[in-house]
Amino acid sequence: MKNKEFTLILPTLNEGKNIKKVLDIVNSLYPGICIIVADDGSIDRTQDIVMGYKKGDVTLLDRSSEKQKGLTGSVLDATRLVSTPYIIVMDADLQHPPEKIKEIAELLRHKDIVIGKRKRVVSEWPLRRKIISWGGDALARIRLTGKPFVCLDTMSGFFGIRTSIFKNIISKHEGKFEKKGYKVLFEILKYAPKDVRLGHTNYTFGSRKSGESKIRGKHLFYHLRSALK
Ligand SMILES: Nc1nc2c(ncn2[C@@H]2O[C@H](COP(=O)(O)OP(=O)(O)OP(=O)(O)O)[C@@H](O)[C@H]2O)c(=O)[nH]1
Ligand SMILES: [Mg+2]
Repeated sequence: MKNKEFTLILPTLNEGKNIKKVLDIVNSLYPGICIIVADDGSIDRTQDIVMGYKKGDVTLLDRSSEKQKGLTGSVLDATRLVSTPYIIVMDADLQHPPEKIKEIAELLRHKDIVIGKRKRVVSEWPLRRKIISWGGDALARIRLTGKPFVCLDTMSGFFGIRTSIFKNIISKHEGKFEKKGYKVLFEILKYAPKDVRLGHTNYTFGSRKSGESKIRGKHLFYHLRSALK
């Protein structure tokens, strides 16, 4: 597939220590790819770095004045700006290997959603983080019971999707989305059409390169609320 057919959405909140490196790697691996950095009002240099970035096709979506902040809402808003046939969503802290974008892109030729399945969590997570992840996965599996597809990593933040499918889901179900939440893939799967074709690719979930995790206990609450919708 051609790089021009893809938009990479990078949700960011205070990723000033990582964002330049991510943009450099992605632009050198996939020249011509569109990138949207969906920033929720970072108070570090994230926005300055993106605005001053001269290589490639990079757009800053500044959500500083947005009342309802959140990772899921940021990805949704970025999706509205997309004009390419395919979207890839990736974290901006280098925990998701940009080398895998190519594989996701290839699989999207015959699939509608391609999920990066975490093969191994190499970072040393604190107990709180493990509870959020295990609890979140259990809730998501229960909520998705009965769906005619099987997702092997409901909590993944690394995935690709056909833009038309994503926009269609947004137009029909946006009101039910948990926009403050962390798990946009789970929102998509809840409302995906029955005949959606899922693909998977394994990747090693690395440790955060720099900066701090933004995930908090409140995100488990948002996730619980989302699972009940
Ligand atoms: N726009 C936006 N981006 C966010 C928000 N919270 C986190 N992010 C970004 O979403 C991505 C995932 O957040 P992380 O804090 O790395 O979450 P995580 O990978 O589950 O946690 P760690 O393993 O500890 O890094 C990163 O690129 C963050 O900068 C938010 O509220 N809004
Ligand atoms: Mg992270």
